[in-house]
Amino acid sequence: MAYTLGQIAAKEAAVQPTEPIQEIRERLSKAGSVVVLTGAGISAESGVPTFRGADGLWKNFRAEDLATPEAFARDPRLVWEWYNWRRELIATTQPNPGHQAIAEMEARHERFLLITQNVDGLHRSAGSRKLLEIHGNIWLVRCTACGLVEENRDVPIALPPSCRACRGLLRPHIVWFGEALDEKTLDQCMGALASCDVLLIVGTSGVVYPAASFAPIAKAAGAFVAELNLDPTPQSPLVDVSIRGRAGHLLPQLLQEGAAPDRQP
Ligand code: BJW
Ligand code: ZN
Repeated sequence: MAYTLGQIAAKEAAVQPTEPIQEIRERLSKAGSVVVLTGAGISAESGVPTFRGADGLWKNFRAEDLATPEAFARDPRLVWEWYNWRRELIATTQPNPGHQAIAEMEARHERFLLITQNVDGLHRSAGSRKLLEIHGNIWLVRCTACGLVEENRDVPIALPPSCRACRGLLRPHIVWFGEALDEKTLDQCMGALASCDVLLIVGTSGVVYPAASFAPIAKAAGAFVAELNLDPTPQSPLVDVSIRGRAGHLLPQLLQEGAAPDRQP
C-alpha cells in the first residue's frame, strides 16, 4: 500500500465529512438501479498491490514490457513469470470488508451490476454474482492457437504452459493494453450505465479506457455519480460526490441504514 495506516487515519480524520456519506446512502436507498465500478484500490487492503502510485505494480516493471500482446510475443516466459509472481501473491489473499459490502449491496438491490477492472477474483470470493470482470481474470488461461478458455489455479503454473486440446501456447485470459475488451461485456456495461440511478466508483485512478469513460457516460445519462478513493483522481471534478478514504472503511458505512457515520478507520 502507498500509505501507512497512521497516514491514512490522519487523512480520513482530517477531511472526512459525514454529509457526503449520508447523501450516497440516501441515493442508494432510493435507487432503482445501481452500478458499482471498482479498481485495484479495493483490493489494496487485502494485500494486492495497485498498479500506479508509490507502491504500484508498475514501479519495478515497465507496463509495455509485460502487459501488451507485443511483450508476450517477444518474451512469453518473462510475462508468465510476472503472472506467476502475482498468482502466488493473490492466492494468499482474502476479500476485505469493502468487497463484502459490495456483495451485500447486490443482495439489497434488484437491479445491480458490479463492473470490476480487477483480475484477482476477490469480488467473486466475497459473494458478488452480478459481476463483469472487464479486464479478465488471473485464474483463467486462453490458448493462443485455438482460443480455448479454461480455469487454471496452479501456483506456479508450469512454464511454458500448453493447451490440453491442441498443445498451443497458453496466455493469461486478461485484457492487455491495445487489446479490445469483449464486445458483449462492454455492451452490458454501457446498457447498465445508461439506465442506472447511482454509479459508485471505488479505488480506481480513472485513467485507463474504456473504464475511464464510464463516469461521464453515467453522468450524461442522469445518474448520481459518487467516488470513493484514498486520493483525488482526474474523475473527481466530474462526479457529484468524491470522498477520500479507504474502501474497506467507507463501503461498510454505506450499508449502515440511519446510523451516524463512524469516523474511525
Ligand atoms: C484506494 C485504496 C484504498 C489505493 N481504498 N482507494 C489515450 C486516450 C484514450 C485511450 C488510450 C490512449 N492511449 C492508449 C489508450 C488505450 C488504453 C488506455 O486507456 N491507456 C491509458 C493508460 C491512457 N486502453 C486500452 O488499451 C484498453 N483497450 C482499448 O482501449 O481497446 C481499444 C481497441 C478497440 C478495438 C481494437 C483494439 C483496441 C485495454 C486496457 C486494458 C488494461 N489492462 C490493465 C492491465 C492488465 C494486466 C494485469 O492486470 O495483469 O488493467 S492496465 C491496469 O490498469 C489494469 C487495471 O485494471 C487498470 C486500471 O487500474 P486501476 O484499477 O485504476 O488501478 P490504479 O493502480 O491505477 O489505481 C488504484 C487507485 O486506488 C488509486 O487511485 C488509489 O488512490 C486508490 N486506492 N488504495 C480506496 N484502500
Ligand atoms: Zn488450444
